Amino acid sequence: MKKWYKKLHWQIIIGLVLGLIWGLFSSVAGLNEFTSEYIRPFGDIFVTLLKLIAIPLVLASLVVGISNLNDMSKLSRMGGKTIGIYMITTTLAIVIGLTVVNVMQPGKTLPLETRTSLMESYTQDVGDRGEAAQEVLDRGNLQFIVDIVPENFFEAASDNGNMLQVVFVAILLGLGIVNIPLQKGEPLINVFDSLNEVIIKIVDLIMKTAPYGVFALMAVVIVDLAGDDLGQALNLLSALGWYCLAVVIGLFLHVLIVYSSLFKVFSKMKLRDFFKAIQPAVLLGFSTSSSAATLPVTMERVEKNLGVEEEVSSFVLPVGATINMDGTSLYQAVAAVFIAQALGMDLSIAQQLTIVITATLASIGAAGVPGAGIIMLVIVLQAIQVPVEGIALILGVDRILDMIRTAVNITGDAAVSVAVAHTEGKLGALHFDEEDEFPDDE
Ligand code: DAS
Repeated sequence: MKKWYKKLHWQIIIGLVLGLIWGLFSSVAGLNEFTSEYIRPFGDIFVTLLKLIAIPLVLASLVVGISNLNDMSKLSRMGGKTIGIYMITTTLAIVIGLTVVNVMQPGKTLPLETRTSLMESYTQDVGDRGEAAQEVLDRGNLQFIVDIVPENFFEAASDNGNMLQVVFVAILLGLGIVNIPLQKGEPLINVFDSLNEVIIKIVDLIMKTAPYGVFALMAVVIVDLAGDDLGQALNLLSALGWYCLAVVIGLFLHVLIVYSSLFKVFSKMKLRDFFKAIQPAVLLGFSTSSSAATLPVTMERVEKNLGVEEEVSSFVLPVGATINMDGTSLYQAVAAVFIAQALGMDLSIAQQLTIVITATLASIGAAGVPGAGIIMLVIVLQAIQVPVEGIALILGVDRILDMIRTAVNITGDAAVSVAVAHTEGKLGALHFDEEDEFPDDE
């Protein structure tokens, strides 16, 4: 019988827990310098490795996927279905977020005088986060569509944050291949085919370092949080605690209600089996706070364990990693209302409906990288005339929430890939690797 601790997902969980323990110990024992100097690099290396492999994987798998599509109608049908389901789940996420934050009213747990002084104080600049926020305001609302078209192929490969450029280039290449005689295109398809196999093997190798990378990432998150002006965080702690609870409850309800309903309509897959199949990807999304970096593992798990054929996963997942962020859109709805409440502002129904539209746009425009969601939150706050400086209020706890919402983003992408594959007749049987079995399953 294989020892449970030899299984990858348990090793990742152990890495997470040990990282948490080290982070807390390091903050108490004054070892933050040491942790930042000698442990943070290993987390950075791990995330960089995943980002390194994400672009060639998306390119290879998407080109192979599209060149296997014998007719263009299938691509447009699958594209329409994918975008349609993505928009529905994103809208549902925002509605759930708005319901929870209006029922719990976390911002109103702050004393009135605190809320008034916060409103007054949020006229100062919030530092470089303010500049980044201003940058977002200066862009047009449809800038994210313009950004899809790269100026050259190599630009697409260089900007990990804009996976849509890679998807765009891969679709162009795939379309080029399907529109020339087969014997002319075959050599290129074979190149991308073997590149695909090689890259998936590289992902396996990178994943063997996951427990160590995750340990470093978790330790640094705790050190950074405690390293903030803890005194400032303490006097907002209870309101922030309620705010975090509202986000987590919203995300939990979204996963439970929306994704299990999605499986009731498509595929009849059990939620427990679904999560068992994609758990390393969810854990990785939690640890790295990056859908883009986690994409290689999400694709491998969806294909190998959920039975989604590559033709579907190679399109649905890269697109989802960038434009489908249910976790982010729900979080933005909760954060926008929390900030308004904390500044003593009551939002009208019209303003809350504006949140539905702008949080959808903001989550589409958010790149699959750490912290993207809070920058794009600016669009939502500006649309409902809430001071953008209020972002400073929630900065201290954003990284923890980013981890959780990214895990939900990845879960949503995988769930939709199952639904689309089912409707395309491209959903095979579930398959669990030996290391995926829970100890009690043996
Ligand atoms: N970290 C982003 C992601 O990778 C989500 C966010 O910032 O909201 O999905």
